[in-house]
Amino acid sequence: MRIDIITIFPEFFSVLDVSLVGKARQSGLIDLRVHNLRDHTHDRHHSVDDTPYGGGAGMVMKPEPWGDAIDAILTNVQTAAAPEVDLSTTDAPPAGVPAPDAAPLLIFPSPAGELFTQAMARELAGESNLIFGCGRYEGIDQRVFDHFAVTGRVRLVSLGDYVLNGGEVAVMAMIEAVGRLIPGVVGNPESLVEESHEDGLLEYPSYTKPSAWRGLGVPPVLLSGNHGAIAIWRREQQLERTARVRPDLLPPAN
Ligand code: 6GU
Repeated sequence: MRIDIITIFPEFFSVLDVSLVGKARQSGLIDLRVHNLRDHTHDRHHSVDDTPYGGGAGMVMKPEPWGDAIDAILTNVQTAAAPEVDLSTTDAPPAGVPAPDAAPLLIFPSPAGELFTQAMARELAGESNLIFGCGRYEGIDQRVFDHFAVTGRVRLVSLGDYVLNGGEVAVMAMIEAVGRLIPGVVGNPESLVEESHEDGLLEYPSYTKPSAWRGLGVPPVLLSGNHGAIAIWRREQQLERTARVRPDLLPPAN
């Protein structure tokens, strides 16, 4: 998967050199490129923001640097991927699977966007090109979204109902959530299925050795070797925990 990030703080993303995403980049599973929005300014002060039309507090990111930065990436992606068109295989791709030469998906982190979920992470993991645009200040001129939505695909995505100073941290969270779902990034794919949110419930509590620690034991069923009983207990724990902490995740009881 190719991932491009546009930001005024490229140094934020040095953390993506480490851990699983770092390994996936080294092995070539993820081709991640960070671009400085200020490289696409043309004034002496490299300004990326201006006062809002209609007044109000704060600054709005100007459309021109965004337009130029995104154009440059789109051109580069097209050249890099130079699709060899094979007219003998004109079948439509299966539903939900983007064609291998589908246009890049533009994602703008925004508290005004649709909620980022595990389901969306799975969807994004099936894309071949993601472009993340990190806004700062009060946001980006609306015309940037409107312009690229005409010829391409644009999504505004929020991590949750709180406000961050900019999209950078949100993009790192999304890349980590998406990256680990790309085949080959996580060593043992089985570890992906028994996690919170994969089946719509929170995960069950986990224990390891020692069996007694600071006066606390381990639920006896986990030491029983009875795999059927363990599976039932874990399911009960998932349901109990979800009902207690996140009742909104449970289907409505009729
Ligand atoms: Cl994606 N961006 C910003 N700036 N704030 C947020 C967010 C995103 N998600 C929650 N708060």
